[in-house]
Formats: sequence, structure tokens, C-alpha cells
Amino acid sequence: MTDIKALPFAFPLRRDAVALIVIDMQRDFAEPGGFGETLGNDVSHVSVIVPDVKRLIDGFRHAGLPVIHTQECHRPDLSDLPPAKRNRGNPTLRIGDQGPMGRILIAGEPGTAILPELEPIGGELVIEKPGKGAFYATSLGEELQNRGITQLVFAGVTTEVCVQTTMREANDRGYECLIVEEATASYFPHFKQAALDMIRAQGGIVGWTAHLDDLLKGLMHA
Ligand code: C5J
Repeated sequence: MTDIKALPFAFPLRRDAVALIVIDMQRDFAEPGGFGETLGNDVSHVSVIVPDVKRLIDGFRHAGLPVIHTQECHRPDLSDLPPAKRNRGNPTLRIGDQGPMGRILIAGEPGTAILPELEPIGGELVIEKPGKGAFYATSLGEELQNRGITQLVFAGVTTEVCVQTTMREANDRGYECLIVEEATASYFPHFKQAALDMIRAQGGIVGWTAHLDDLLKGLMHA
């Protein structure tokens, strides 16, 4: 066991039980013309964290620890897309519509892909998820159980939507969860800050927060 400097107190990282889960680092959220931008967001808030997410992924890979990736996406026939999700709000393009990077958030389309810099490598688990949380309507719970994973380190976007939703799902299922501050982003920096504050409040009611350098230092000794 290695203690990682974290808030609200040290995180007891166990190398036989931990995995990194990188949430939705997709072109549709990080590049102009994708889903994030159709909702009116400035995607540079997401693209700026790519180097730090890469450092975190490399740290896990070098330590020989598992890396899991998620992708928010839907079937081409939209059978897993509730009308309440498709019709919400007033985006310039809706999920399933043809955009400059293919159909928005549809499995297999160029815009739905994970950013090339952060591409999964052979053997890494990729979970396609139709919801904001990665446990809903996916095999993630089973896959983690099969691998004996009980601790999850979180990165990805957006902090207060898919990352926080998945972290809360995991926390309720008994996982110890830690989010890396520099490796997560929101289109709204004050939402990111609020989510981090909520997660670690009340004695870590959802989990822990840590800085990237402290986590990487801990991984070297794990
Ligand atoms: C959103 C996500 N924000 N990955 N998706 O719609 O957070």
C-alpha cells in the first residue's frame, strides 16, 4: 500500500486493486464542430488538459497498472437514445445529426473517437456508454469485478457531468475513488472547482482529490 498525498486525507493506493478510468476524452467534446461546441461551449477548456491526461495515462502504463477508457455514444439507429436526451435544449446539431466530424456522438463516427494523443492501446478496456454515468447500461461493473479492481482514479471530462456522475455511481458501489485535478476539465471552470469541493467535502463523501505530480510520485513507489 502506498499513501498518496490527497484531500481530505491521504489515499491508500493498492497496486493490486487500482485502475485509471479516463472519461470521454473524445473529439466530440474537445474539438470544434463536435457535440460540446454545438451546445455553445468553448472547447479549449477541454483540449488544454490533454498533455496532463497523457502524463497520467503514461504513469499508469509505465507502472503496469490498468487503464480504462469510456466513450459517450449511441447506436446508429438511436435505439439507446431517449428522446428526453436527444431533444433537450437548443443545440445547433443534435445527437445523431450529421456534423463536420460525422454523426454527432454515434459509435464508430470520427468525432466520437477518443483523441488520437490519448488513444487506447492493445488490451485496454474501452466502455461505450449511452448515459452520463459509465455504470448505467454497460458491462463496467462486471469488468471491474472480474479484474479485482476496488479503487478507481478518475480523469476526463466533464468534471461535473460524466466524471462526477460516474464517480458517484462508483462510490455507491463501494469503490474508493480519487480524481486528479489537472487531468479533468469543465467548460465552466467554476463548475470544476465546485465539483472538486463537493467530492472531497464532509470527509470525502464522494472520494478524494489529488494533484497529478503527487499521484505520479506515488505510482513510482506503488
Ligand atoms: C457531457 C460528458 N457533458 N462527457 N458529457 O454531456 O461530460
